[in-house]
Amino acid sequence: MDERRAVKISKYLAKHLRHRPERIGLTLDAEGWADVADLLAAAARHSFPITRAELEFVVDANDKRRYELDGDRIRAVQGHSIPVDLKLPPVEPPEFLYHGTVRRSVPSILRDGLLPMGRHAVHLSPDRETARRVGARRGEPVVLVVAAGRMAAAGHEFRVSANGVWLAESVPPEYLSE
Ligand code: HQG
Repeated sequence: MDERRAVKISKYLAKHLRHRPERIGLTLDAEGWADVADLLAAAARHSFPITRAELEFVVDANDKRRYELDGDRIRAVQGHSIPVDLKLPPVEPPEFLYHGTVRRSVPSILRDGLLPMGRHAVHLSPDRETARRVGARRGEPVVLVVAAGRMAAAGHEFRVSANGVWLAESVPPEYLSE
């Protein structure tokens, strides 16, 4: 499959498995799973036919492994704005995690902390380079350091998605530095 088609399908999946399933009449269960046959039928009904083989290719080849196929069901592994409970267990974080953002957001982040904004959780990266790439989606990136070990010691919980994104409910400013 050519790269453009794969990206188009991945974006279509992100839209409907993370944000707006109702747009195509799709229902997700409480843990974010959709029935694959329902998804393919819904996409076809809404003028975006995808084959099962294409779906499998996109799930496997996806640069960030954003989707998880489990037999007849599929879900996004992180990034939702609709309420889902991914049922991820809390895990001990490394001493430091990183958050990529842009300069204009830094003053309010350092004042209010990192907030989930439109999503369910704050997304953190295990290394600076990944965080830099996340920030670069919006402009010249700035990487903030999160004292995750100290946060965990103070009772904050961390989870890690199937594709290695670290998730926290928020990050208070005292755990952030540039
Ligand atoms: C910022 C992509 C002002 C935060 C990426 C970010 C990631 C604040 C934006 C995933 C703030 C939220 C998530 C505060 C946070 N004041 N700005 N107090 N607290 N922000 O897109 O982390 O391709 O919801 O810095 O790779 O950028 O979708 O989060 O700039 O893993 O799989 O508010 O999305 O993955 O933006 O990205 P987002 P994010 P996918």
